[in-house]
Amino acid sequence: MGRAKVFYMKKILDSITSIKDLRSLPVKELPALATELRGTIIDVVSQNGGHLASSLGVVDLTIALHYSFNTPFDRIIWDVGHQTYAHKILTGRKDLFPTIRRHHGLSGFPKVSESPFDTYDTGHSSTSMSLAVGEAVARDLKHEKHAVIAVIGDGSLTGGLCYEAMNQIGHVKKEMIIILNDNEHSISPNVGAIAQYLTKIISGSFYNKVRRRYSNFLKKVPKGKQVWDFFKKVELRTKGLILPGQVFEEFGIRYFGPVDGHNIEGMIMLFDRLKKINNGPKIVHVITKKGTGYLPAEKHPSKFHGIGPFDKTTGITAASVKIGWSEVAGKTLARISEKNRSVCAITAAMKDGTGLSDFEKAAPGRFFDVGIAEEHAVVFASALAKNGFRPFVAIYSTFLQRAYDQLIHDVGIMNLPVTFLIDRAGIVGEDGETHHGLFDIGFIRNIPNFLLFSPSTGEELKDMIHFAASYGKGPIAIRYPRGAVPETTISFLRHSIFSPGVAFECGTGSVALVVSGDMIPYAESVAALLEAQGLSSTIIKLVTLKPLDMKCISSAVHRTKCFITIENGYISGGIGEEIVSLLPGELRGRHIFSVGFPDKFITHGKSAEIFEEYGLSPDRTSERILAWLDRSGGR
Ligand SMILES: Cc1ncc(C[n+]2csc(CCOP(=O)(O)OP(=O)(O)O)c2C)c(N)n1
Repeated sequence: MGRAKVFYMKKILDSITSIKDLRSLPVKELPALATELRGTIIDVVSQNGGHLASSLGVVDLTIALHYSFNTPFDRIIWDVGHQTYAHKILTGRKDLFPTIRRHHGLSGFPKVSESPFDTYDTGHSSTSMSLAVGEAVARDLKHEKHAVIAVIGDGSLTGGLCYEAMNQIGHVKKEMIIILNDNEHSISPNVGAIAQYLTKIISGSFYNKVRRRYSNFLKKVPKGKQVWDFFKKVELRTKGLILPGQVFEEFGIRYFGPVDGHNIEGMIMLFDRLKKINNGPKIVHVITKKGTGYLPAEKHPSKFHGIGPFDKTTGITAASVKIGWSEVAGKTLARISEKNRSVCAITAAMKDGTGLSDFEKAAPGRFFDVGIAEEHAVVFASALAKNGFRPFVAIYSTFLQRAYDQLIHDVGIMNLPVTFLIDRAGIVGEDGETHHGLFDIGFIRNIPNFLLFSPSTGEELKDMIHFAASYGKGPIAIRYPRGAVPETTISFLRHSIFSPGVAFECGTGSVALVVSGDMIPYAESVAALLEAQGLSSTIIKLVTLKPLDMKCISSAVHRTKCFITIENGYISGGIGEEIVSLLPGELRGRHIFSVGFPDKFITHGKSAEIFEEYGLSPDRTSERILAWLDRSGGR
């Protein structure tokens, strides 16, 4: 586990080894501490990659929260948790911080197992208010006294779960504070009516106009500055009364703000005051700037939301010459949209990540960013499909988990022609447990009416998207991994028209290696290792995971000595399991085994390190096959 070098002199940060050290600092030193924290975060993220812009934006807020509240007795619940780098450094993990996102290093998200300051394991958005109201109810039932604070971004506030939580928060009226961290961005600029409403509060209000005029006037009169400073202090205490955030007030949550999220002293004053007022749930609307303190991130907050290693001085990332899966999907769909006017594209706040920016340019009227609202994205698509359109919903595998019921109830049952572009399927690497796309095969293969495809080359992905755009008979899911389209030397017969349900075969050996998607190169390596031991293989490439080409599979089971499925997914619920269940009784259990992930949540690190950790390497797989053949007398 390597350590990133830290270049700044960090006088104040060096003196902090526990949260008590932070609280013993004079308030006037806190802005300098914030600068040092930002320096550390920039140093480490420039080497490890990570969620930079969001973390830089909340450094001041993080200091103010830990300074004012008695954490971990008081409980902070971070929504998503991608913004917790300063929180980690201040809560006893400073020395480990350079290991963040590295294999066996600190997680990039809150982890209960890492620290008592991390109240919950998180990674998916919009859960903090539900957790906070649960915490507050539990606290009161147990007659405990701690404060409960949820910190949620304006992007995460577009997730429907928040409104389910607010419905209950306004009902049970428990003591809790919601910090709304408004930087006007989700990953891209935030969209939708909620975002507009928040912007109106900040910029369009009567209050702000009066405030501006008052400030200008005071700048011109003697002693005006002192009066203005005094006004600002009073303002922090009273603005909630003058400018209620009506939507929240209507939900029974008292609104305070907007507050400058980079004024540490102001926030501490406000939090100190709020924690003494026991009058039910409150929301503090804090305004921050994403990327604060690092110019490239301030200028390009979306690019620096989640970023790989970069040059700290220039902000430039290593240029990738390889083409990514998302890019192939987005560009193909954009091309199709120019001729096929029924094609629509839907993203849940991941326009850039899913490659849909090209589609937005090509067909802006048929592009929809619905916010972080995966359930809604799927139901919305079903209505478009019912009305004759061909919606493509591009969602990362892990986030599609949110919309499981909608896949069944709103798409599957009515057999509607919605296509799901399931991005980041399989192991995703450094984002870890909450982000691996390991469940989609298991949950989609069981939904009647769905077809499930798994391309192994960019060309295949294109073929599948073309097929889906003209299919129109029911739902299709296409799963593809994170990263670059792999280079494969193997040549499978390519059908001129993509034909679902047909597997591709290469070789006629006595060992069948059954793979799909990005596992083809893995199978090639296993085949080469077996070849070196005098064993020839057949590689069966499953481009369609549902329906499976059982003719091809059964024939391979018959004629081979060993039949192995290798998956970038869980064994349980995976394709190997499906194959066994579909084989006729006499063939089941015969020389068949599956290679994939065990029944465990899989940690973070580079994908290769994770595969290695779980024994998923071509070396280990070929050893297993040889050992199996030796045991069964098959060699
Ligand atoms: C359910 C779900 N969908 C998508 C994401 C991907 N995602 C991570 S952070 C983020 C934006 C969050 O915006 P906001 O809450 O405003 O936080 P900011 O990064 O702006 O501080 C998104 C879409 C996610 N974590 N969870």
